[in-house]
Amino acid sequence: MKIAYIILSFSILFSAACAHKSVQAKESEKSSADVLFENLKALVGKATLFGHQDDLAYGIGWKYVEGESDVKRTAGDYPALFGWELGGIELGNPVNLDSVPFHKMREFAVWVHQNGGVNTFSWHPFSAVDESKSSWVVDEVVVRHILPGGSHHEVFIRHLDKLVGFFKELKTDDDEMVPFIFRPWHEMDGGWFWWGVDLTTPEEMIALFRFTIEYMHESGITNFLVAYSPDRHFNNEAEYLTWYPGDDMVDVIGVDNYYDMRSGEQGFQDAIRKLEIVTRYAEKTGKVAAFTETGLDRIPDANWYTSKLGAALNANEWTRKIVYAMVWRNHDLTHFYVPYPEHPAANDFRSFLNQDHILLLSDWNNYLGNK
Ligand code: BMA
Repeated sequence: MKIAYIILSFSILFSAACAHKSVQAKESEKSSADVLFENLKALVGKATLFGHQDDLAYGIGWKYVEGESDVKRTAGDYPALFGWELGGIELGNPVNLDSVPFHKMREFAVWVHQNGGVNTFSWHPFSAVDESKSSWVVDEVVVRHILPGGSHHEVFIRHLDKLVGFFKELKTDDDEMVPFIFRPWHEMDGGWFWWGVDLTTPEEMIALFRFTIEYMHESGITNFLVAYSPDRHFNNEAEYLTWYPGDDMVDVIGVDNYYDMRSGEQGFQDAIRKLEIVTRYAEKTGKVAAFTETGLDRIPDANWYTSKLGAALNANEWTRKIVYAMVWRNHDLTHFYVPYPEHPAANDFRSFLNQDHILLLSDWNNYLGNK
């Protein structure tokens, strides 16, 4: 393990494509993304950060109320990790595809960083082949046409430039760049996105993933970690790695999984097995593993948080190595993942979060020794 890590570090030194390329740098040269990676690494096997998508932006019955959070309303503290979505930035829209203004998102992400939390960004872009088509329109091949040499590569470059523009402005008033985890092209093993398995070969996905990250680096965005997160369609490490862009490119070994987590005992066992596959791979490569998306929409099972999510994370020594688990957004009463205070799952949610090894924002700050 140590030797593998040294070899890895060696390759990092000679690779311009690594997201946290100065991990082995001297203390004074560390970027805040390096520090973020080290902090996450120090959690492995000890604790798991709880995360929530769009947590500060809106929740059940409120929108853009300063200081609000459904996690805080129900459990008394903010999540330790905050997910944000960039879909729509590529078109130059002022708001994302869920109506979150990008200027608010930037403010939230800065607040998160200044308060010791972790930011992660997903991106569900519109198609560069037909900009009227969202990520979920799967009626034509896109990836092949946006890669270098493809008919719509130049349009895709314009999309990436918009993305880069957002990240360039992700800084504090003192011009400190906010570190973040970027999680592009996720769930590529499913058939529901235009970059999904039915319309894209593994080679094309790998090329797209690598191109995206390299383009960001070349554009001066370097202060971030990269997450790879397929959905649940794999049964072993080799299958998991089908679309993997490479150890030089990825920091967070992730998995999204809603389906297994709502599919009875067999699904639950499958979810555990998949978490084991990601943590084993992360350990082998010196990276960190994460449950990058999960949840139970509307939480009809009032014990889901302890009996499914908590039980899966605590199933064995391998699943305990997951460093964060993030649930999706609280859009409204028809689509939410964190129980509001009067919801039947609220008590169970608090029990899940009250466990010593599940960290909310102040737990995480205490863990890091932050004041
Ligand atoms: C999906 C749903 C959609 C949303 C999209 C991107 O899972 O929540 O309503 O637009 O994510 O955030």
